[in-house]
Amino acid sequence: MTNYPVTIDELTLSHIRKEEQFGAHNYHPLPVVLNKGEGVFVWDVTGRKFFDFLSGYSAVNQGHCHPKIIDVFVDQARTLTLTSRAFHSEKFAEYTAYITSLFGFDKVLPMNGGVEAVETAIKLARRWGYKVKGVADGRAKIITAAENFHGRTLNVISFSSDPVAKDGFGPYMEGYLSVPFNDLPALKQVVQDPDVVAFLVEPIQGEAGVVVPDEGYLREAAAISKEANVLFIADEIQTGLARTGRMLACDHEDVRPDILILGKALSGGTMPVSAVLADDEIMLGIQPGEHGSTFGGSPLAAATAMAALQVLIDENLSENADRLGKLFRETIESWQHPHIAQVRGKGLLNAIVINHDDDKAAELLCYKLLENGLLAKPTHGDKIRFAPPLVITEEELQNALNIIKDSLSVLQ
Ligand code: IF1
Repeated sequence: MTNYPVTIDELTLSHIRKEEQFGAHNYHPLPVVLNKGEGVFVWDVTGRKFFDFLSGYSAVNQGHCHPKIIDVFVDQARTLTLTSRAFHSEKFAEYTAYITSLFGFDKVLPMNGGVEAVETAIKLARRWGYKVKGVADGRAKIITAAENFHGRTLNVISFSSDPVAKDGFGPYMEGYLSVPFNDLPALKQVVQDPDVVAFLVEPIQGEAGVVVPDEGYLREAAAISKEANVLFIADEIQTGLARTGRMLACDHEDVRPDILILGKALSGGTMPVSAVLADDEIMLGIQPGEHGSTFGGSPLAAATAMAALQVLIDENLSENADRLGKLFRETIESWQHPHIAQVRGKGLLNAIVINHDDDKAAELLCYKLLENGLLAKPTHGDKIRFAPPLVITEEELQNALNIIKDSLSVLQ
């Protein structure tokens, strides 16, 4: 195995050094400095063009700087960006009707980052547990799946099983039970606890390395939850909004969650916009003054989210993701490459599992991909996530697959 060297030009290095000195070191980025994005492509400060196969962690499903989204964003930004929810706004009223009709829920509670929406969903579930299920105050428990990723707040990392995300940030929040992902008997057993109010789960575990559960798992898990009078909460922040080949990953199994959490591509990658959708029995558990946020549901967020959602529909991005995702996986499987143990995913949320005795192999492959014009990042050591914007064409995908195939030569 040659230790693949990455030559970095001085201009790139100058930006990296500046960020290194003045920016927090909470990420370890690839050595590339971007300054332009359009569709499936991004450009760096030296003018090099790359396929973006991370899509801002699935926040840029509609492609970088989608003109229809940007036009609405800029127009609204020039008109009225923020009223706060202390007052009504025309755009927010319009947005509430639009998004609840699109996803089929009574109400929406708007937030900003994804983890804020996860926290909101947890508060709604606990409140429902106390007011409707009759759990004693302060005793609500929520089941989560091992290897989950739902965000970085202290409450949410309290139920993380990833020591890198969790260790050294205690003390942690109580009230969480863990079951193995994709394990129905374990879930069936734990939901029997009368204090359990909800099961919070990603339909596909993204950060864990695009772990797809068995066919029927989501449907059965939702049925088990219903049977036990436990809310089924789907965190579709990464899997939702056409990424897996349907508008929601839950749609593959016709599952209607009790609480739906959206984020990331809800704004087309322009600004943090997240949302929690639920019916009145759950949503009205929170009354005026009991929850909120400064920017949640702003006219800018509302207008942008409606444009971002409409692009998904108008451009049939679910269908495109479904069709090209299958082509992606079938092509890689056809290579029968000795260093690819598995390719897995749904729609255009995919990952390859690298099979190599060097634990740096995935990282080295990503450096080679960078050199060859494609940006992707390893997740959890031996997996590389491939998640391009859903607007990718078949020709662009074929070109990207050629880059991936050529780059595999770096793995002797
Ligand atoms: C990071 C990946 C991680 C998410 C799901 C909630 C959130 C996320 C299913 C929180 C956020 C981002 C966060 C970012 C890397 C990326 C990520 F899986 F997408 F790759 F970490 F797991 N639920 N995922 O995926 O949303 O508050 O970030 O808006 O923190 O490193 P957020």
